[in-house]
Amino acid sequence: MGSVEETKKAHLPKDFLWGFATASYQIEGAIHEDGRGDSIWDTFCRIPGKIADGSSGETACDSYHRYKEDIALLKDLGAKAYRFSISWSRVIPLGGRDDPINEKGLQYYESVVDQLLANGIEPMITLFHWDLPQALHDRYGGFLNQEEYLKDYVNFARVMFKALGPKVKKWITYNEPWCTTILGYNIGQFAPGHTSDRQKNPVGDGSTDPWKAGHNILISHGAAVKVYREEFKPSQSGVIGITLNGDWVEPWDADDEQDVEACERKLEFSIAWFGDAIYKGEYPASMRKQLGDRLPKFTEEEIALVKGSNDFYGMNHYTADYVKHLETSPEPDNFNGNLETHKTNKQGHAIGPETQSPWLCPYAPGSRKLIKWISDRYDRPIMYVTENGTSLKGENDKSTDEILEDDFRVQYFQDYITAMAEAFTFDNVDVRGYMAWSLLDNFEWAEGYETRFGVTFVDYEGGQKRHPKKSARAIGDIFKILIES
Ligand code: PNW
Repeated sequence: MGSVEETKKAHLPKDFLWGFATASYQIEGAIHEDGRGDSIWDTFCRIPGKIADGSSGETACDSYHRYKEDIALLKDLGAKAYRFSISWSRVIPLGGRDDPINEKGLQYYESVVDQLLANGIEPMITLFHWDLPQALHDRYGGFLNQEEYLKDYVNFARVMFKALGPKVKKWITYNEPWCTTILGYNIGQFAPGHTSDRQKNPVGDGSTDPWKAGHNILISHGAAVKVYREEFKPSQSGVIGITLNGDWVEPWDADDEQDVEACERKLEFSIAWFGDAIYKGEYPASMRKQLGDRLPKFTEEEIALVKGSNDFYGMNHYTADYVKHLETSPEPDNFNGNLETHKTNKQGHAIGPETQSPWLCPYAPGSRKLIKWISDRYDRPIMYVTENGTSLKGENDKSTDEILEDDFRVQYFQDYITAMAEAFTFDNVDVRGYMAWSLLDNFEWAEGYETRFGVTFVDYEGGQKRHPKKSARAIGDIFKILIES
């Protein structure tokens, strides 16, 4: 946090956009309805042992049927915007550029957009939040096949711009490519579960595949942005960007220069991997040094697509780590810059309290520092915080009444939103919006339904009823105070 004085003076601009975020596979359910095709998450969930509670997004929050209720809730909470994602295989069940479009799938998203606008809520659409059509994975290996994948992604993006662009003015090409690539192609914890670890999967090379997949994602992002800017932006006048995730870092031993350096390297391997490509047209030198030829090189043509391809920077942020450098030379599958991350430092001090998510320990000052780090590195881009939120340790084991009193989450939002306002007020950053993760408790990927991130309790066994928690209303109150009147 800033000083007491700073915290008192922190504010946000009058037109600041705030609301809540979700993602298609995590909330929609209805996976077989109205012609939707399988995504890689549908198939991944069917493999025993991949999801903590053996669940899937089969029903999730049933938002495919309950979107009107969800939007009424957004309105009730005072949200000005709603970030949601498109299930690609709902719109193009087989995914490809020559495959049929499913009009019913498209209609669903048109209805969501219309309902939002009728309630005065601005839609912000993520084209891709991890649910790749399974058919594209089977046909040519998905992200690993640059030529085929690029054409299919651009086709999908064009279908969406054409259908919804007249009404939707904020587009996000990808959610967190770091998760798609590292968790999906190195650790194997996320679909499609590829990894070098043969105990977990017979396929995958974690030393090369994530870097190839990342390169192809970046190029397809650039190509989709080019299509938007050339074919749609002149008449639709919206903006488009990518959302990157990133945790803040502090040195494990603040007196050790090598831990301090490792912090920068960690930020480069997780954020600047994509950020430098987009804002500078190159990969960070630290990555080139460690990965050598395993990190693809941009051709001139590719640089032309990728460099300058963000109208805004979408920032997903949750937590922070202590970073300790390693003395040994990097393993081929190392993806983080040859270092260890810890939740306690050399003195045994914890960076933040525990939550239900092993990777998440709240440390709000880190969010102010990270916003500034990104803003400085990329020359003050327009920024939107596109996700921020927390789980609570043991929340799922509590009674409904207790769950609704989520004071820990209220404090989290208070601290993180204030830290963002401090960055805006004192650090010369251009942050224009904030989407809390998440509107609803939902399918938390490999953690299943045991981990809840919602500001709204979803009673999965009790007819999917929605009960706003204390944090749901607290967010509006926090913004009311911070936004200049
Ligand atoms: C983000 N990690 O994912 C996603 O965009 C959301 O879909 C998700 O529900 C939310 O954060 C909460 O987890 C992440 O292990 C998942 O470091 C895992 C990690 C980071 C982000």
